[in-house]
Amino acid sequence: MRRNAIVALAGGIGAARFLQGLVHVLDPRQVCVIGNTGDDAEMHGLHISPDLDTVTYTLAGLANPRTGWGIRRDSFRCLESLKALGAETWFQLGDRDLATHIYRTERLRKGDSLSEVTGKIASVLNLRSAIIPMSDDPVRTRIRTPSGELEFQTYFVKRRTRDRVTGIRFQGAEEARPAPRALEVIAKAKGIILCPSNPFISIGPILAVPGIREALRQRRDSVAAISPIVGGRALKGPAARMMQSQGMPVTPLAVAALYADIAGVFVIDKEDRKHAREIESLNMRPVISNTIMRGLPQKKALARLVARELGMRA
Ligand code: FO1
Repeated sequence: MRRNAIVALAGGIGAARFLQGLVHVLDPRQVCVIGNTGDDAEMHGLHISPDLDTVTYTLAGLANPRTGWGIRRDSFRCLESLKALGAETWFQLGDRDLATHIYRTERLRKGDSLSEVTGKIASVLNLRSAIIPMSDDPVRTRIRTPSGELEFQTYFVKRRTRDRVTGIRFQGAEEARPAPRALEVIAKAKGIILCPSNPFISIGPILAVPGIREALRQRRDSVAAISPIVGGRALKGPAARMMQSQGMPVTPLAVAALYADIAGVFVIDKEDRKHAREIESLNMRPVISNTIMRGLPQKKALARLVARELGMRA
């Protein structure tokens, strides 16, 4: 890892948007991403790592700008043929994207680790930032709902997050080990960022891998979290509804409380400045910014601010 590196804990689309800004304001080689693999899934016999791929494709400039996931201008001919054969095709896998999953699956079957495969995919796509999975061991997010426990992508894509969430568990997390370099990069980083991702299903699984939360706690003063909640709404996805169903107020303060033991800095949107005092009472330093990233200028501005808060020259 480079000296003066920034480590970012990341989910999928929301994190990728922020990271796009970060690699513009820092040398991309200074950026190391630890990605969520809790929403990995098996589809058509292939190992899919949606969040790792979303971050990789975005930083490679390949992501589909309309959806945020998948590859831009991809075709879906393989999926059409699968549909004709009667296979389930609710999870959209493009032809070029499928090459990633075929390659990953084959190497994992041969005994290579997810870290190795992720690194290879990133290097073939000329990424200069490092991307490492939270763990090479399988961890699977399971969503408890009134109609039973659902595999993550069934809840998220097939059922469009419409079920009420009564619980979340990370199957396999207790036995999982952090990926080989994860604890080292956290210990050596100049600063660590918790991206504006869903705290329950994107950052939650990463923190559930034994050792990672403790490693962050040791670096608390150098950890900045960015609120994914702005003005009572989630920047993306079902975070707000998940908070409501757990009886939590939908405020950045409630998210800050989830991170109070591991982050010394908490970035909130201008719209939420009224919560700054309460965030201070959690012994966190509130930083007020525009956190809604519509285009590259806003992504860069937010990234620059957070990097500077962590003592980086950005
Ligand atoms: N998200 C969807 O909403 N619908 C899809 O069909 C879909 C397919 C897909 C394929 C590959 C991939 O890497 C991601 C994909 N995603 C899709 C995104 C993904 O399900 C979620 O955004 C993440 O798991 C949550 O971060």
